[in-house]
Amino acid sequence: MSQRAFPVATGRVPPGAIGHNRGVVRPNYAFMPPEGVLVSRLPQYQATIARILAAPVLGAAFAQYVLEIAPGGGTTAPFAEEGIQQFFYGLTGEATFAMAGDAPKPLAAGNFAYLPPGTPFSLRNETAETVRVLALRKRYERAPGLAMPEPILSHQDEVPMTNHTGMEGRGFQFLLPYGDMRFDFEMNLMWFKPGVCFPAVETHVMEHGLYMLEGQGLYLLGADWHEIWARDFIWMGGYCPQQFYPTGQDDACYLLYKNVNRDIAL
Ligand code: UGY
Ligand code: MN
Repeated sequence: MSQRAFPVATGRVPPGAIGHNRGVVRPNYAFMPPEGVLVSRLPQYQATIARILAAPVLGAAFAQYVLEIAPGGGTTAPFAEEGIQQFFYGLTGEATFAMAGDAPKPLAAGNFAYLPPGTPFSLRNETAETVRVLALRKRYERAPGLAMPEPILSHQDEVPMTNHTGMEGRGFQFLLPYGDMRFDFEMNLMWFKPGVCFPAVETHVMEHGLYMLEGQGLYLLGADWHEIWARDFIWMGGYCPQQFYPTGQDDACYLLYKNVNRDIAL
């Protein structure tokens, strides 16, 4: 048996590290608590950790990330990808965001940006604190006769709270223009009073990327319930049975990706 000298370190693994895991990956859904999502680095960003939450290897038709941008970090140069849309949502701290050659603007908690395919952007951290930004990339699905959407940079406080369901205790903020057929996905803030669930278990063709922002609850995926709280992520593939039952005393809110407005490719 050989003995090697390892670097001195004092950290210890927490109790439960061997077998305790809230995470589940199934063929058409995944539940991911943040502690298990390891670090990736991407060539277009420096001093930036990417936690990749959804990717085609999981079954998703889009990619979703939490970017942790260290002071001085971010895009190394204006970045664009042919055919790919980008969406950003500020979680914590204040990034500096510039798109399509515009003057840089703050992207703080609650700010969001939508970039149509091929639009160059830069995302940088010019503060002394780490900045966390939720990011999403999706290949644009063109529809005959429809123009490309325009870029958007806004804040959730500029978006009205609506409720088309008529059910008490529900609130919706559609961050991208609702019903605008140029867009092939929605990013919706879904608000719930404690105890208010959907009127029925949903089973639909659209897929979801769900990032929990506030509150807590129980999430039904397929046939199993999962306890969920802030910073947890869920991917739901098409036709994954789903229901949310908010628990606790506070309002719950998650940011929900949903592919919409396009016919089925046959
Ligand atoms: O609009 C939706 O599909 C939404 N109600 N689904 C969800 O929150 N899981
Ligand atoms: Mn749904």
